[in-house]
Amino acid sequence: MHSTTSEPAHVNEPVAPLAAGTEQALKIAVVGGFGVGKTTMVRSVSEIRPLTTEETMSQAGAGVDDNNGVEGKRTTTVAFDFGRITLDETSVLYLFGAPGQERFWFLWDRLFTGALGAVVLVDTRRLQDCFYAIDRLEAQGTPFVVAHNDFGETEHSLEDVRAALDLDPDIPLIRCDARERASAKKVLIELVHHVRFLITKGAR
Ligand SMILES: Nc1nc2c(ncn2[C@@H]2O[C@H](COP(=O)(O)OP(=O)(O)OP(=O)(O)O)[C@@H](O)[C@H]2O)c(=O)[nH]1
Ligand SMILES: [Mg+2]
Repeated sequence: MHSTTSEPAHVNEPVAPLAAGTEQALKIAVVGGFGVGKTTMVRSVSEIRPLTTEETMSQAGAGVDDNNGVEGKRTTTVAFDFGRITLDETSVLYLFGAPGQERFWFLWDRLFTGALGAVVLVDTRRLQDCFYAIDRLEAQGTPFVVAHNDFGETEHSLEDVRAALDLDPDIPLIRCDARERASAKKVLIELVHHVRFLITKGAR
């Protein structure tokens, strides 16, 4: 297991080990198509140096792994990214970034089991790559929000993205930059608000 990019500054700050009084662990999954920024998001918000399972992409993956649109990508997640955020003295949030390549999608259903909710990351250059994630989350009844990870590629409004995804009006859709801690945090907060909304509505 190894990381290939430099650590966000906050990851090198000393971090207390998991508090002894921790009683509640919540799980959030980060899913979406290949190269959409899932590992980047988990790295941005985690308070610990995230466990990642990046492997260098090799010639063997040519023709199997569709890197159309992300030609500069050199590594890919082969199991999960794992990060942690302490919420308070008793609660901790675990973040699981899924592997994005189609050959690993069978792992996702397991990942959603017991999750508080999920973040679906989308890249508007490859919008279709998130359809499977949305289908599975809907099928499993797992609450989710959709975040457009902005690579600076588009002038599409969020309304356009919502229409293209045929997203239910109740499902939050926001824009983010997965590289920015504050932006990634906002996505997680949006998800928590959404879960709370569903609970109040009696849908959970
Ligand atoms: N410009 C820009 N680049 C980004 C952003 N998010 C991620 N990247 C870059 O996009 C590339 C892919 O990001 P990853 O985080 O590895 O994507 P992933 O979804 O984990 O990829 P897989 O696990 O292989 O599916 C990396 O080189 C990131 O630095 C973003 O918001 N803006
Ligand atoms: Mg990844």
